[in-house]
Amino acid sequence: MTGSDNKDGDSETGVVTKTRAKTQRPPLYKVLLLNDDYTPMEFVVYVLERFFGISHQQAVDIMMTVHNKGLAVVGVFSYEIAETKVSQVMELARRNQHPLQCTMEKE
Ligand code: TYC
Repeated sequence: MTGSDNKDGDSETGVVTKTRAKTQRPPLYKVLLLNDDYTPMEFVVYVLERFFGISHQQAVDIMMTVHNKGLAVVGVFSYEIAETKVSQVMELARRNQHPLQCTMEKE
């Protein structure tokens, strides 16, 4: 009998493991738009078109979802992009004296 014989059955079994470097993805953030009773619908549609680069129809759809459900995710971005979008929306709403609220949340 040689060393490669396996009569006792314990030399050729085992779990094969592979190690793989984990790729680190940056965390993503949802930008949320919240409903209120005062901000005009056209203003919300304008904000969505201007800052989120979406079509008029998509902007109307998202605005109506917020109006009917209370909030909606407008998009998902890296931290810095999400923060910029929130600031842009909040600043334009403030300048126009609308109570529109926009926030971000880690995905
Ligand atoms: N509810 C508002 C109205 O009836 C419209 C609105 C939609 C306001 C979306 C905010 O994020 C919002 N004028």
